[in-house]
Amino acid sequence: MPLPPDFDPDAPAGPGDGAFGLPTTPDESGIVLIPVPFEATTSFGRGTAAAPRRILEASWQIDLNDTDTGEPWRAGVAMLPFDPQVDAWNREACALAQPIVEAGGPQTDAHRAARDEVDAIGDALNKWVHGHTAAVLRRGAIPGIIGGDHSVPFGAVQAAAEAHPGLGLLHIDAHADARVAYEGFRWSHASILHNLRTRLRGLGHGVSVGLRDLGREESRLLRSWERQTAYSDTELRYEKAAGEPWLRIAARIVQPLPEKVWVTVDVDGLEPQYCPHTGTPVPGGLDWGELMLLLDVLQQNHEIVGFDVCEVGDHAWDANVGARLAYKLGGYALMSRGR
Ligand SMILES: [Mn+2]
Repeated sequence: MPLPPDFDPDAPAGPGDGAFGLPTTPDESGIVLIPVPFEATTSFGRGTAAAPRRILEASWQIDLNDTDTGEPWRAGVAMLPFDPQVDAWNREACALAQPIVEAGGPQTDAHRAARDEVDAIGDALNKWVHGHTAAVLRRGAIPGIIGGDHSVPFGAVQAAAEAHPGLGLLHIDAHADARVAYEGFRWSHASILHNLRTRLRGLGHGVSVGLRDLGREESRLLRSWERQTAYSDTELRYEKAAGEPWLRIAARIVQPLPEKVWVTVDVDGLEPQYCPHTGTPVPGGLDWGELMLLLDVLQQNHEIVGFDVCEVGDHAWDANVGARLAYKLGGYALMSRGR
């Protein structure tokens, strides 16, 4: 038991405390949040690189006893220290990528050289994320990546798929993220699903939920991947309007997933009221309660081996939602193991 016997979950927390005000170290915690403040390829609204620090601050305000998942704090929840190397990679890659993003893609030899450097930094970042995630998994703990843009969980899903071949993927997003090297960048935030689907042998069935902003080629790719199911926002809306209960829809969504599942959440999959400062907000989307029920239905018959929360905006409200989401995802993951 990592917590001191006199630990009071109702006591106030503040600066200097660990994530959620808990005193446990990453080495002794059942849930380990890995902060990845990186957003080299964000193309519209910027600021998600600030989210991990914002979420850490917001976590101090959150009650540890959770109405949905019980008492995740008892397992210990901690965030890894911020690594200055990741901040340096982010600064360097953002400076290199910015002119290319503004030009809508690499137009000159200088752009192409800078693009190659951004790709190389992405390779290094993926290795960093992979290494930390693999270490958490080896300890038998649950890793939670805190982005950063939606490119950052690649190395984490890779590590989880190595540990659990055939790993399933529950993907919450407004976008399919099925683009091939969006604006020329191999590790673009708009390419995470494409990269996971085409570069990871160990990945099993995936289900995308909440899609409502996708290109024609992305739609074609989604249909072409045998081990990928996608639910558009439109079809979910019609099913609900026709009187289909969300619990039954949720059961159908998770049904094709294998036993072990990684949950990747781009917060723009939710209605924009929850994280209005996310990089590419889209009207429509999942309600908070619908997502919680979906995760609860998932944990009843599947094991959540890890998760990520990406694209949270640089704002106290968005961070409040992001911190709660990370805590509940950790809680559902713990519940999924206690079955
Ligand atoms: Mn995304």
